[in-house]
Amino acid sequence: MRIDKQQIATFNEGLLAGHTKRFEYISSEIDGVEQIISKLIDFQIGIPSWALGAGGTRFGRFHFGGAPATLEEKIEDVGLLHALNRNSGSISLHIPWDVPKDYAAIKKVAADSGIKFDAMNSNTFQDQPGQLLSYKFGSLQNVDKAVRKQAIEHNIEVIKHGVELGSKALTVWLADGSCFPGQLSFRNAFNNTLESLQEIYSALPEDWKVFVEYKAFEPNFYSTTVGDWGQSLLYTSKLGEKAYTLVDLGHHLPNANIEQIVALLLNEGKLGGFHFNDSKYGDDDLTAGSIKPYQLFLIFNELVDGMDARGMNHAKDLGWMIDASHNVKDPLEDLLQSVDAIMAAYAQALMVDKKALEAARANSDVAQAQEILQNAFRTDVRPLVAEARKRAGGALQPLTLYRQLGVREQLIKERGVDSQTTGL
Ligand code: LRH
Ligand code: MN
Ligand code: MN
Repeated sequence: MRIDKQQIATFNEGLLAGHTKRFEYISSEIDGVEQIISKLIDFQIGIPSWALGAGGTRFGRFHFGGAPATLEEKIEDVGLLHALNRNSGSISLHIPWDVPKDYAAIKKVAADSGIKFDAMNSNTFQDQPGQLLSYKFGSLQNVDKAVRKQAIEHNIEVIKHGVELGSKALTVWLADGSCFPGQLSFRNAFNNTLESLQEIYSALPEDWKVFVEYKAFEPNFYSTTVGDWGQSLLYTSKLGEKAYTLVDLGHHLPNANIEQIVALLLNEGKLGGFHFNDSKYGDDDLTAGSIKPYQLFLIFNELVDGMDARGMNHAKDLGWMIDASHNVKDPLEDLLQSVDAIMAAYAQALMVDKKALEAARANSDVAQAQEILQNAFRTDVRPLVAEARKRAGGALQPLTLYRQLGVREQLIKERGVDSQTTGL
């Protein structure tokens, strides 16, 4: 299935009158519209390969049909998203779920849809068929050196696949930790993990980064060896300048101030990238912006502010990826919604009146500082985001067009109702 430019143009034509009215209105209300639009056009969000099939909870999985059965089909799905919104220009692969068999062929499928390869993800949180040693009691932290070695070699293997595809980063997320007090020595687990990460780090190509992702709990429920941003920062600081902390929004304890974490990591030059999602309780897979859109905006406000302060390029200098997948929505619709929410939060952050905010802070004018942020957050920026999409060749309303074109029905016809995907 392909979505061609003509289908998008015809669709946009029908919505143009209403859109133009709304866009003109917002253009008259805010400053620097053109600059904001060009930043929105540049901004690309990586789609996780494991979110393209219906997501699983640990209790069950409900299929939608037409799931991508091969890596080529996964890339094609991301190509469909990108054709619709022009902000989903990369895919983040997961090994061993997405082992590329023919690099040239995979690269061609990606290039045909304008898709690049974002960070590669390793997996030492599951045992794979035929695997010699088990990760039941951890991988990089394991008390058994042979298990650690196996996990290190897996990560090096993942880097090799990534090099062939043109990726520039490795994300390491570890399930390592313990379920009960006494099960492990915190210090030994930390030191083993650091030593293992150092070996992986030494296999990184010159122009690569390694992202160390933290998670408060699950699947281990007493301790996690990379459990929070402080621990991740310890590892990445000790590893060196190619190592960065990755923030997955759903990996914090409830009510954590993620925007403050982001600000400080950026300030230290140690923020590497993002896994966007949302969370109400202890989950980490809900659609970005579906529960706490104000938090997402506040995070982007810190990102824009901190990146500008360091002279960073918003689009290029951090890894922007989604890590969300749910099991009651069509996964492609879910991803369109996530991208849209991220773009809206970014647009709102770009329109914050920085000078006024600085002045309010300088005067300790608390109410005014809050007003400034809330004014941006309460502005309906959808016409701005839609205009950016239209100018980049995307649809004014991606989700509506997705449905009108019957994309899911078409994928079911092509791949079958029972097609199985690899992943979580
Ligand atoms: C588990 C997880 C983690 C990883 C992904 C592959 O929590 O969601 O966030 O990035 O699996
Ligand atoms: Mn993640
Ligand atoms: Mn997660």
